[in-house]
Amino acid sequence: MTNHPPAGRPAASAQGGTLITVAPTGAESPKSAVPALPVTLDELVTTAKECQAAGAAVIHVHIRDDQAQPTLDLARLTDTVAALREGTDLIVQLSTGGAVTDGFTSRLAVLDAAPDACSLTCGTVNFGDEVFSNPWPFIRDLYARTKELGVVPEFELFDLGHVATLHRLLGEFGAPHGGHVHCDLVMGVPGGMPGNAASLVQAVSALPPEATWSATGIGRTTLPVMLAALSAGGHLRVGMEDTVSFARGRPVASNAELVERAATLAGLAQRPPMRPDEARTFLGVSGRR
Ligand code: KMH
Ligand code: ZN
Repeated sequence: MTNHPPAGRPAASAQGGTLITVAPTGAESPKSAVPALPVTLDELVTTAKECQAAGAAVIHVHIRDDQAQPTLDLARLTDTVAALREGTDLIVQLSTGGAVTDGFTSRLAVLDAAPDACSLTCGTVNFGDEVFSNPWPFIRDLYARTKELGVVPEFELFDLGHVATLHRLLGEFGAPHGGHVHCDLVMGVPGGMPGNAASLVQAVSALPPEATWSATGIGRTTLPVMLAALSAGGHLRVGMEDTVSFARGRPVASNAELVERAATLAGLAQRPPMRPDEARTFLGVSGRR
């Protein structure tokens, strides 16, 4: 593995650092409405480098086509994985959620791009006026494929029912590739669990005891969820997939400023950001293939 700047970032503290994931693009925001959104491969790699320097260890990736529309094109995904590996040390986590319009076959095929990790949502959820569909047979097949291909899943939980499905998945099929269960609470989606401290505590208390977790709050729930996650010993996901406002009336200028804010808060909590190599050990992500 190459060591990209900042090679000098100190190791996270002994009591456990904070894993910071950046989700820079998503599938929902149009480039026309959010000009700072990274949509080309060059923009994505530049963003990824900036975010690594600011404290991120994982990048959650959705890609766009030449018209800046979301796509799951396999050749593009494969090129994206290669470019992010070439340009950064970040753990590359491809989205298998895609856009609400993507079918199950193409969402399963994402794993053929050979990422380090992938998202794996543990249930269907209303998603604004749309439905993000994740029926049990798809969850099961996707989980089986992660094991076959040696991809480390991150379990995305939008609602308490998804936690129940996570228990079922682990009970029927055992631990994931890498042996470690890491979840991401996605909070504040219109149709999912609310983005507040009470919901976070409830969801965390229902997780398998061996699990670690991150949390992200969509839109205006970003800050309450981040602060609640840090106080409860969790990890953080931030990025323009989840919020395009830095503060009321102030659009996000770059993903890096969201990572910087998260890293500052993590430092204040005495749990500074994990480096990518520490995050690989923590998540059970083995050497690059
Ligand atoms: N774009 C959402 C419909 C994931 O990346 O795995 C689904 C999503 C979850 O973003
Ligand atoms: Zn996503």
